[in-house]
Amino acid sequence: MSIFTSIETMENNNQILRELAIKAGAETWEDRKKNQTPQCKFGEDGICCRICSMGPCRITPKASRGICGADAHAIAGRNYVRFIAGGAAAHSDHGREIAHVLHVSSKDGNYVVKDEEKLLKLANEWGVKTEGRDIYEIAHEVAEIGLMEYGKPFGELRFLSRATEERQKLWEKLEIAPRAIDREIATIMHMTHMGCTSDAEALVMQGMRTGLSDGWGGSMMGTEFSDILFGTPTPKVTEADLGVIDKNMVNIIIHGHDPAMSEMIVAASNQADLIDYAKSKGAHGINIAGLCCTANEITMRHGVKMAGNFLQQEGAILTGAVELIVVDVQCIFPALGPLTKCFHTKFITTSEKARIPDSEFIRFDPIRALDQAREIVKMAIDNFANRGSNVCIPSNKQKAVVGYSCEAIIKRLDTVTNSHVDVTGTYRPLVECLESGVLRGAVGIVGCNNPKVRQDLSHIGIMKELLKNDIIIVATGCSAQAAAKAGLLQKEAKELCGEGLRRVCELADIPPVLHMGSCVDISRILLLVTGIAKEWNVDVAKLPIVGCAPEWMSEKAVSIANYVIASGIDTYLGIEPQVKGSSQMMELITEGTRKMVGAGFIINMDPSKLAASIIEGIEAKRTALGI
Ligand code: SF4
Ligand code: MSK
Repeated sequence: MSIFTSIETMENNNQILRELAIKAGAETWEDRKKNQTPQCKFGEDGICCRICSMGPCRITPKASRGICGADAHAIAGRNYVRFIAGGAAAHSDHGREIAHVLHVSSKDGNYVVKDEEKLLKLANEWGVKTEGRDIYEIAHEVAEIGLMEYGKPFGELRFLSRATEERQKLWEKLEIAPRAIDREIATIMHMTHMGCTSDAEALVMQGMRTGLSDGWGGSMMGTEFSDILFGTPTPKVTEADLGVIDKNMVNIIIHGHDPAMSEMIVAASNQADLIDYAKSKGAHGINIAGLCCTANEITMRHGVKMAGNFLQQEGAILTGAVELIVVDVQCIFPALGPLTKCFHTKFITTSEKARIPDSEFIRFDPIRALDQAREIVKMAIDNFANRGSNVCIPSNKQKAVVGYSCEAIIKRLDTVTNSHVDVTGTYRPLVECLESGVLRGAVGIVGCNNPKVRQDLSHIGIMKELLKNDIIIVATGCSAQAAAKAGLLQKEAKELCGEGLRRVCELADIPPVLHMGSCVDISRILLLVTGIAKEWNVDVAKLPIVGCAPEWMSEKAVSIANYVIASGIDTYLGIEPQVKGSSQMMELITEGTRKMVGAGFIINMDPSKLAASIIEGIEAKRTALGI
């Protein structure tokens, strides 16, 4: 029997869950997708405008302009950058929330500083005095400076200085070096207000600037501050897919993105009195499993199991074995409200930014978070007795190694270097593998699921093709979970690789797909690529390294894609951005940005064609480098 999970097995499991849904009288995203088909063509092409109440206006063969005179390019451009504003706001606000938690951290509090070294490094980078000071005094000052990055009236973002000199100069020259994060988001909202910008190119430029404020601002702070508070990830073995839900345990699902509350849920679930309480109710113990990026955050620091990615959130509830689902922010289906009502599952929301009907709201309070978490875990335990007889858990689960932060990658590389010069603590071994052609290239595969394509098929199909061609993969978000479920995050996946990549995996003792965390952790990928560019002394845009979002769906993904291309990394998309109704916008996002920042989008809904074009793109970069 294969150690990998086939797409057929995944689809069989989905089918089992669909049947359970029908039995339970519940609807799922498949039903709602059918009801939404065909989807609005004007919306898909990005040429419906409802920015003012003279509208809505749509561009048709007989109406080439809206009432105010905005053409297809202006309308599609404005809609597109509003996506970026939404995405950058969500990611960056996540970073802000973590900064607030860092700001109340204390020696005896719920939140302590776990990675002092990282804090001190950041403090030095930001010019915060460290000598002779209490670690929490430093933490609070760093948090405050971070919070100022959102609204400071003058200057540009501090983390830009981490980028290569070439990128920094280019951003300055193009006037897209981001200023305060909130300012860039507000600028998009102002530019796209009725009667402001209707020039598509100017909109795309501001889109990149705002994206950069996310990647090199809010997201990077989210990652840094989370590492300081919860620990910088190190490799851990875990399991993934719905089979991690355990019928003998009290099952609690954590879902969303912000790790602050779920860190406490995990802590509470490990407390002896609560475990004993669960046993007193007839369970074998407490089982925490994650969905979406909360899963990624918690698994890479605690090895907590991953129940699944975005389109599996309803599946988890349909097993009938989930006592409680607790969510924070982003990517949470409102459908969970009515769905949990079909089962005994309790549904807890914790953020004022994600209030959902049919849920119970417990407002996250960083000062009382552990008590709140204990209360939530106890609710789950008390609910165990209410579980129905309709329990059906698909058996598939896969072993996965997770937790490859940049620090962990460098540490692995240190073990394999046989260079004659001392290269410890650098990306030199990786550069040598890329330069010599042992590895042909590297791809960051990220992003969501989208019902427009078969769930996980694009992620997994593209990954397998790249591995065969000696291309190493780093993955985050729901893409990383798709890889985990398929078995691609286990070291045995080297069997699927070409000769060169297989050798690298054996020497470094790593899987060929490295789990780098959640969506905000794409900032880790930015730093990884920057580190390689600096070590190699080659501009990022020339490296045989690209990004890919095969099944993206969210506004955050568009913000990410924009900071990735503005950072010089070509990005391959498996879902079309909604700008097709404007030839100018299509040209701008594929070729226009390439002329400005050296990278753009390559779009193809067919995963095998997308994989082929990634390989072609990487080989073209190698040829241009003369390697
Ligand atoms: Fe129509 Fe112009 Fe108003 Fe948009 S801004 S709804 S195109 S009138
Ligand atoms: S959770 S943004 S569906 S990757 Fe980050 Fe997954 Fe996309 Fe949400």
